[in-house]
Amino acid sequence: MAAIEKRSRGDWQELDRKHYLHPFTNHKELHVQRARIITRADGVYIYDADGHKMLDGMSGLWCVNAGYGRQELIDAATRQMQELPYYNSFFQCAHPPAIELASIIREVSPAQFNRVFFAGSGSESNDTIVRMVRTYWDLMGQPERHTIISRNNAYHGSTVAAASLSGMKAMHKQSGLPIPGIVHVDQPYWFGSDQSLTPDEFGLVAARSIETKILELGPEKVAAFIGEPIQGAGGVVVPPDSYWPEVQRICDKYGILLISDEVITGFGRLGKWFGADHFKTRPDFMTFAKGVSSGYLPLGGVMVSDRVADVLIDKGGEFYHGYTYSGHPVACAVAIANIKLIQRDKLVERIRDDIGPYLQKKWATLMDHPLVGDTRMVGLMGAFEIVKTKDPLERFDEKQGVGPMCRDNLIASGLCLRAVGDTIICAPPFVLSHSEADELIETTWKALDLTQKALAE
Ligand code: PXG
Repeated sequence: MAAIEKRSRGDWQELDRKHYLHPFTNHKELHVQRARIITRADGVYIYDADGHKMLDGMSGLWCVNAGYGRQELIDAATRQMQELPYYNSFFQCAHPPAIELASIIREVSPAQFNRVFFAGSGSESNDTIVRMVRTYWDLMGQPERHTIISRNNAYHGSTVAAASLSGMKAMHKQSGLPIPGIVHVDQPYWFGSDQSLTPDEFGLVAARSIETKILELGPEKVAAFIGEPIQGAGGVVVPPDSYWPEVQRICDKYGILLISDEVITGFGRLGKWFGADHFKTRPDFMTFAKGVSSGYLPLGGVMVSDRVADVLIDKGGEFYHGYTYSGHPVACAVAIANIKLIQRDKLVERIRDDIGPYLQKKWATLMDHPLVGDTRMVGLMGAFEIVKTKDPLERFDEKQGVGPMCRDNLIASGLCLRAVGDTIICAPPFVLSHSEADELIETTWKALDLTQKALAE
């Protein structure tokens, strides 16, 4: 028996409009346009209530890395629900799925990580880090070291602390954020700059804005720096090669903790297990979520390095923090099956050596389209920039909505990508085949042509 009764698209849209408040949504607009109702999925394809088939170039929301319909993940959930659907890890309890998952995650993480704290999402995980970072410095006898530096246009989540870490002005404006002790510096977005510097020069300048901020605040007040290896929601901002080594140097120089937010980049997306492996940073914390369970169940967490964990454990007493669903057994069982699947099918290596280079090469050819002013892709995480003219470089007025127009053309043509202003971003499932990659590129061309035609009219 189906768990949810069948209704027509119109009925779903009507019920949706009446009762469902969506995340990050302008409801007034939605009530006119109506929601796109997605009803099923298989492999790399999603289907809406009208049966319209779309290649999911965003892996859901950067998470369904193993693709849809993976029986081993479904079986793992079913078996765990039968055996132990829930128990907590509070009050000196634990259960096999959480313990096993913590030890498996350690195996695929950089060497400094031996401990994991589980949460239900990336946002919760970053809230956990804020508390751990400050507790760490308290225990180190430096309670004034509480300020965390983040970046403009970063996205670290939507809870109060995670939204404060995020560098999105519109979010901050709505609820009196950021909370005290969180400050922001420049992002390493070379294409968005005036391009008077080379990318490497620009990368150094962006990194040194962290040092300037440290000196302005006083190094003895700065607890940590947080960054996504590649900014995702901000528009797949790939930093110049010079950026991360300089950030690492600055963190080392002032003894500041480095937090690598791997919610999107973790578990293989860049062709390495973590973005820290790709950029050769040595973080003290890594945030993860999304890809750990391929999004089949909500799960997030924090990798805590020995530097921090040893202090928290040896000196900290009880850490007054945790979630009912920290280490949820069913989510953990699915994550174990997901990581085993990624290992068995060598999906990380596949991104590094096969489908990654294959799609990157084709993605770069989008530069030949008159509307495309830049392309970039690392592993299976990419973007292109829509421009009005290439030489001299001129962008559209964002109010014209050319990015969203292109996104709508993409969806109508059968490809789900996302628009961040006039930047179109792409993060397909790791199991994308060569022919599906060809389809992704052909559909993108088609949608760009439709957009160009509409602009000409
Ligand atoms: N850190 C990073 C780097 C993220 O990308 C979070 C933390 C928060 O995770 P949760 O699980 O609390 O959502 C994210 C989430 C988008 C989009 O539009 C991106 C995210 C979430 C929703 C939308 O690209 N990333």
